Amino acid sequence: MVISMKEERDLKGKTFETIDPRTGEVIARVAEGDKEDVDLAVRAARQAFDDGPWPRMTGAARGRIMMKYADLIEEHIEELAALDAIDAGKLFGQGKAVDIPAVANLLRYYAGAADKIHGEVLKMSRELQGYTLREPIGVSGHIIPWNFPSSMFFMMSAPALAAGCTMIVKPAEQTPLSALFYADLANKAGVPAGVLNVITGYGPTAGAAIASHMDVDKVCFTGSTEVGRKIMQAAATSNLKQVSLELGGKSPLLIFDDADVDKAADLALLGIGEICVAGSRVFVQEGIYDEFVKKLKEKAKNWVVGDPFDPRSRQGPQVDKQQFDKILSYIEHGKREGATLLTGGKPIGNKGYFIEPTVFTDVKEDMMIATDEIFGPVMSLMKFETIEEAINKANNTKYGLAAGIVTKNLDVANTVSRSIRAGTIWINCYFAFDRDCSYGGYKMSGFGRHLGLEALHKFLQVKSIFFVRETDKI
Ligand code: TXE
Repeated sequence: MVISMKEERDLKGKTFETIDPRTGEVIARVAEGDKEDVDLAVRAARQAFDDGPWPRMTGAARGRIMMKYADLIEEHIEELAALDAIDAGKLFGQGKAVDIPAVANLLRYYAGAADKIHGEVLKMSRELQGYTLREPIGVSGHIIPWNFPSSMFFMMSAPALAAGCTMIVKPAEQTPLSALFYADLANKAGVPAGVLNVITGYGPTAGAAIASHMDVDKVCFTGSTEVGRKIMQAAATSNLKQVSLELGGKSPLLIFDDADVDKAADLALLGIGEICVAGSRVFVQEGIYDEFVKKLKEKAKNWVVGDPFDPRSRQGPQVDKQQFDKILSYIEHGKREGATLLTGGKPIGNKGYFIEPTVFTDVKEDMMIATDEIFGPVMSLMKFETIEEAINKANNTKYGLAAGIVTKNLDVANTVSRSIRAGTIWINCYFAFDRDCSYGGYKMSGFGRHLGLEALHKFLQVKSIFFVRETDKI
């Protein structure tokens, strides 16, 4: 069952506004699902899992439906990229050329894996023999953030579909529109009733109801560390459902003396924004520090912030007023703490939630701008002398989502990448992803992995089957 906007309104009639961050104006009113709606959706998902065809059909048959789903998404790339542009401020060109095609290909990747889910035959003794099965975990709940509405929807749902799970998906209240479109396309692709249920609504009501539901077998969450903690608590005090969390970050980018300064400045700018893996702490070795600062300032001045539909824009608006205010208050805090504003620091225009790319120098490691996840276009620039110092500074954070290293020295790249406690390390690149390569957090950035076969295994559990041979003649 897919809960459509209309059906939800028929149930209760409550709605909430979704806002265009380019203007602050209302785009549409969307059904506000709450605990009762979650109960209904979970009931539908439970029935689809316990009695429906999805977990029982062959992996190949599930894969075929997922392939069709991917084709339908590709037929609607422009509409989907436009929905994420007006609802989340995502760059339309990027959505059309990269994000939405990647979502279709992610579905295809997991569609291809759906018929390759195997257990093992175990060699025990002549009398006792056994094998394992990998079975779908059951009903999974997916609580999605607003920063990548489409990518996150499928990073969490595509492996669950391939595994044979049924699911409840709650998009962020800031960005519900593309999720509703995806629900409709799932129906059209032939995903059976009850398998993919989308509930639009708020975190403390609909989201919390999913996390504490007694009939949800797993909850997958991407969002703030603070809410991640609540999800674990809710899982612990309800049915001990499995949990996977992808939380905040304060990722370091380390730029060594031998780096190409021009390229390094491009990478540094690429890595900031409403991105969980944002390289918001940039450490530059002292030999090239001054040159790097000059180059970065120049590039930041040419970095176009503007309407996501304008092909010249490199950065759109922040998602909503709350995030906009949060970022500006961090910038004020940075100034009060004594960091120097190299560039940016102000909102742009008097409409919508646009902020200049902002770079601070003279940052001390214990300043709030260097410790907290700001989740906006704000970078803290710091200096280091030795490799050891770079590693220590990089690891001086409660988070561990990602890190970047810019150097031509293979030895430095190897040593540093093995010494940093983070789930993803980029060498001479940043913000690079591949559907075959998993990513996720160390430390307080969470646990469990998105992408790759790791993510598929998150939605499977192993059953061991033993049998005793009745006769021992042969
Ligand atoms: O996140 P929330 P917010 C970080 C980033 C950002 C900060 C706050 O630093 O500035 O979090 O953003 C649902 N039970 N990240 O407030 O609240 C909510 O409806 C169950 C990093 O938007 O964590 C939404 O669907 N669910 C991050 C999702 O959780 C609840 C991406 C995320 O919202 C809930 C987003 C509750 N009690 C923010 N409360 C990343 N890792 O990429 C909220 N939700």
